[in-house]
Amino acid sequence: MLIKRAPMFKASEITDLKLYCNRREFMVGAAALALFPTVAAATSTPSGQPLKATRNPAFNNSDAATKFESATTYNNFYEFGVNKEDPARLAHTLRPRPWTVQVDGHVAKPKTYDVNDLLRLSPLEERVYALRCVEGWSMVIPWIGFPLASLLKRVEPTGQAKFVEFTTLLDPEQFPAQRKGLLNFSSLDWPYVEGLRLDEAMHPLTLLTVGMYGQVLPNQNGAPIRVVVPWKYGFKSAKSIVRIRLVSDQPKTAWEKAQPQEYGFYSNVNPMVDHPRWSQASERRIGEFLRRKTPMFNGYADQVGSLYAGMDLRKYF
Ligand SMILES: Nc1nc2c(c(=O)[nH]1)N[C@H]1C(S)=C(S)[C@@H](COP(=O)(O)O)O[C@H]1N2
Ligand SMILES: [Mo]
Repeated sequence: MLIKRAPMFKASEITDLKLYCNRREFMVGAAALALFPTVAAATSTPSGQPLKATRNPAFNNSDAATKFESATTYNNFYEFGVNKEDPARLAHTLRPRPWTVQVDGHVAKPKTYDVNDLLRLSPLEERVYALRCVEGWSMVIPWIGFPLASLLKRVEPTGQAKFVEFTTLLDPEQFPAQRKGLLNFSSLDWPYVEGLRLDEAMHPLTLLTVGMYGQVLPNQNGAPIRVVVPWKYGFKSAKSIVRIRLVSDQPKTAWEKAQPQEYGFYSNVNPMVDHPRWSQASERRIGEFLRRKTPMFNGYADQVGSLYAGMDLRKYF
C-alpha cells in the first residue's frame, strides 16, 4: 500500500495466494487454528474461544463468507510487517489482555473502559459485512460486535465534537514493525491513527468489533477491539484500538500523513474514483477466480449516500 510505483501485487503475494488456494480445500476452522498453536498458547486471551452473538438479519450479506483460514492468514496489519502473511505469523506477540480503551475528548463523561466491560456494554450481534481493501481485494466476514454509537452515546459527546479519532496501541515490544532500526522502509508514523466524521461514527452500520466467525477476534484481525466501517476502504477500520477521542478538527490519519494524494480522509468505496496508481472499479473476492464490479459505497449507497449529499466525492476522496 505504501511503496510508490510498486505493482498492485508483489510476485510473492501471488505465489502465496496460489498456495492458499490449493491448501484451502482441505483446511477448515479448527484445523486452521491447530496450525498456529503458538498463537493460542502465547496469549492469555481467549483468542479463538467461542463468542456468543445473535445474527442481526438487518445486516446480512447473501454472498458466501470467506473461509476463516483465508480471513486470518491474508491480512494487512502493518504493525507486524508489510506482507500479508506477517500478521498471522507474528501476531502471537500481541497481548490482548489486560486491555483498556480510553474514550475522551469533547465528551461530558470521559471514561477508560476495561475491554471485558466493553464486551458487556451492549448485546453482541453478528453482522456479515464485506470489507473492501483499497488494494483491490475483498472478503466477506461474519463480524461480532455492537454499534459504535452505543458506546459514544454513553460518554455524551458535547457540541464541540465533530470527528472521532481512533488510535491503535503503540508498543514496539508487541508490534515488531514499530521497532526502530529494523528494515522498516514501509514505516508509518506510529501509532496508527484513523478517523471518522461524528455522523459516520454514529451511523448504525459502524461496528465496534470484538469477534468474528463465532469466535473472539484473532490477534491478526485486530484483537481485542477494532472498528469495521463497511462502506469505506479497509484501512479506515483501525485494529487493536486503545483510544477513541472525540475532537473538533478532522484527525490527521496515519495514511494521509504518509501519502495524502493517495489516501484521503473519507476513503469511501467508490468505483468511479481511481486510486492514483490503479483503478477501483473492480475487486477480487478472496476465494473467487473472476474479478467482480465494486458497487458504490461497497453496496451501502442507500444507507450512507445521504451523509455525502452535495459533496464532490472526487475532491473528498
Ligand atoms: N492498526 C492497524 N489497523 C488496520 C491496518 C493496519 O495496518 N494497522 N490495516 C487496515 C487495512 S489496509 C485493512 S484492508 C484491514 C484488514 O482487516 P482484516 O485483516 O481483519 O481483514 O485492516 C485495517 N486496519
Ligand atoms: Mo486495506
